[in-house]
Amino acid sequence: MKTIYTPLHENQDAPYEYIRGRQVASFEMPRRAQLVLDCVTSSALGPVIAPIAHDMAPILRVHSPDFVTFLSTFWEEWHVENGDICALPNTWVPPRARRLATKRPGAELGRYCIDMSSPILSGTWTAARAAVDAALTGADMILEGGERAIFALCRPPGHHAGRDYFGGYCFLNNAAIAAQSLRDSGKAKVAVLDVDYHHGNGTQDIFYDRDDVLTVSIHADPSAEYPYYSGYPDETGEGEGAGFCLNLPLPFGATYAQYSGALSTAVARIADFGADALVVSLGVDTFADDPISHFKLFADDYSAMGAAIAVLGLPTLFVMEGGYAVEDIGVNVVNVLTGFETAVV
Ligand code: FKS
Ligand code: ZN
Repeated sequence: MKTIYTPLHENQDAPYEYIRGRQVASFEMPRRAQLVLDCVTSSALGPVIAPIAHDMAPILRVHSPDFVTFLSTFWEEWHVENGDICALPNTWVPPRARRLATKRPGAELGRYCIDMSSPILSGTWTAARAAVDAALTGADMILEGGERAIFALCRPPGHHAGRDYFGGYCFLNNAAIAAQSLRDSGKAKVAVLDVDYHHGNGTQDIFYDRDDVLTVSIHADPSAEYPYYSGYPDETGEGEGAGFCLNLPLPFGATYAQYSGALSTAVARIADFGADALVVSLGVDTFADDPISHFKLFADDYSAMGAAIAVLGLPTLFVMEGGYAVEDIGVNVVNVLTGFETAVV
């Protein structure tokens, strides 16, 4: 399996985030992707390839023009007033007051940003674009037909970013942009399977009213965990998308014994949907030693996860999302990918 990687992700290097009112060192850091790359390189997975630069068109198929303009230009205006201090919101749009009538940076941040984990820095746009390029290059290789599976080693992650908002360390939704690109290039039905510990709220939201992209997410119960406001089982899609969204929340402490039951349900739904291609939002923050999560998966469980996904027999694009037990995430990611590759389908 080929891996798509570029060091441009290092341009997103957040100095801190806020958790429970305290400023703490950011859990999402460049070293995460560097260590995953090291494990890929020292494994027998396959070659590492640089992404090909894509234009803005595939991004604008998923994100709104005003949001993309904001993300791509915001640092310049912020920097004039605030220098090199990273940009975080301190004001949010109140319910029912949906108006953004001023370009004051504080107002724009509060409109587009959903939390205090995702500072915009001088290099944020460069890094976010590079992550999209990695995902799109992977999608292109799937479309060319020669590859059964590709690993897009994206960073920053993407699955919390919606059509017109960012947060949860995510700026552009790499997996959603890749899924849309697969649709636009001829795959009639695309499934997104999100195995990150956190609900993929952005991906769900982007495809919520559509029946051509099925979203399935296995994650920590949102009544107890970020992102709190979505990811419940009664969210099943709307309009033409009714029945094309599946949420499988699990309680804190879930082991692979519980996880594998949800994964079987997810895989069965994707098979029933009749997907022509699969995008996997691959977070390994389900790991027992993850510092911000509460599931209990171990290294071997990730091999089983990869094998369970391989049963679908679909062209598959793995897109890197979360995982914060920095020394372990490389092994866990490579276990998913080799578990997938070595599975007998
Ligand atoms: C609540 C703190 C929440 C933000 C957690 C973001 C998780 C990000 C992720 C991604 F894949 F996007 F990176 N802090 N106690 O792992 O889902
Ligand atoms: Zn996560």
